[in-house]
Order: sequence, then C-alpha cells, then structure tokens
Amino acid sequence: MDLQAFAIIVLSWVVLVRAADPDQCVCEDKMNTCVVRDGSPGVNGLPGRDGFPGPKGERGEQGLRGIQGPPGKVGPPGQKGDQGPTGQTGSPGKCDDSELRVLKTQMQDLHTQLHALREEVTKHVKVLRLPNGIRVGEKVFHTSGLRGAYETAEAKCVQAGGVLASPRNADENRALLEIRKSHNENIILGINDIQTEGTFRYPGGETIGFTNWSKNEPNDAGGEDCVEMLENGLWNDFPCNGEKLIVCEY
Ligand SMILES: [Ca+2]
Ligand SMILES: [Ca+2]
Repeated sequence: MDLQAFAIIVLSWVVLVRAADPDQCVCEDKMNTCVVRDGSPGVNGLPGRDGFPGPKGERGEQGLRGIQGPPGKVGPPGQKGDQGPTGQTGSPGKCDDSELRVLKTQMQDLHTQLHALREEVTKHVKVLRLPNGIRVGEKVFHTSGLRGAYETAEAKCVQAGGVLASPRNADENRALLEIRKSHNENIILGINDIQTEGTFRYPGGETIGFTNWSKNEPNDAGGEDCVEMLENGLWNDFPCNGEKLIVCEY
C-alpha cells in the first residue's frame, strides 16, 4: 500500500467517528446560540499625539514703524574737493584827514613802547649766563669751583689772565651773587685792605667806589683784611688765610 492511499483511509475513519458522537454536535450548537447583552458606553480616552505641521500661511500685513536707533559710526573721510575760484582783488581804501591823525598818533605810541621795550631787553641782556660763570656788561665772572685762601686765589686768577672778582656796581654784585647761590659757598673778593688798614682797594690798587657791606662790617675783628660775599650778597671782612670759593673776572 502506498502512502497516499493510507492517508485517505485514516482521514475517512476520523470523519466517520466524529459523525457518530452526538455530544460533539450539541456542543457546537450551544456555542452558536450564546446571547450577547448591550453594555454602557466607556469613558473617553487620552488625547492623541500632535499631528504633522500644517502648510505655511500667507504673508501678513506690514507692522508699525519702530523707534529711531542710536547714531551709527563716523564713516571714512571723503575725497578732497576741487579748488575754488580765485577771489577778486579789492581796491585800496581811502582815509580822511582825521583818520590819518589817529593812525599817526597810534604809530607814535607804538614807537614809544618799542623804545621802552628795547631798553628793558638790553638791561636784561647785560647779564648772560655762561657755563660755570656769568656775563654782566663787559665783564665775565667765572669759577672752576675751587676753594682757596687769598694768595692762592689771586695767583690762580692772574695765571688765567684775570683778577679776583671785584664787583664795582650793583649789577656786577647781583651777577656775582648768582654764582654764590649756585655753588652755595661764600666768594672771596679781590677787594682788601692789606696795604692800608681801613682803606679797601681793588686788585689794581685803586680805592673802591662801590660797597655793599653787611651790617657792622667791616669790623677788622682780630685782623680781617680780605673780603667775602655772604649768602645775601652783602660783604664781610675776614682773615685772608680763610679758604673761600674762587671766582675770577675777565
Ligand atoms: Ca682790616
Ligand atoms: Ca668782619
């Protein structure tokens, strides 16, 4: 017997057995006649998920004008403009006699002021500062900053072609005082009364005509025959062996 014939026989036997069982048919009938009653409506479910974005809407109307913003930065300079036209030449003005008199008076006043100014400038130019010295009028005071007693000081100045500083007027005394201040040392002068006590002379032997003694000087206290310039420009006689700042005049 082949396999196909055996399967047909088994299948037929199963159909016959099921047809002969009455309970099988009753059960299927009962299931087919079940009664289903209507229930109450359920509650609403949760909201569903967002849908996909809709299509782009149409362009809206123009909004209101905004407030004015702050000023912007300064821009780069522009190009140089063309040269303007040449102006017309004016005609010379005319003055009447009264205006000429006023102008003449003003010119005279200016001339007077200029003359006064020139004299003032000349007066100040008399004193001219030099390196380590000063010029006053035709005279020059100069110092090397050395100190020494009278004989040494006088010898150094003669060796240099001059003499010890000997102011002969107030201008020269003021100029010498400038050196006194700048070096902060008393200056030994060429003036002395070595030859005759009480008679002060210049280095050349001439008696002095200008003096600037300090109060109660000269006093020849203990034999003072030489002269020094003090810090205030006044003079004092002192012993000739005292060492002071050497200033020569030329
Ligand atoms: Ca004396
Ligand atoms: Ca004295």
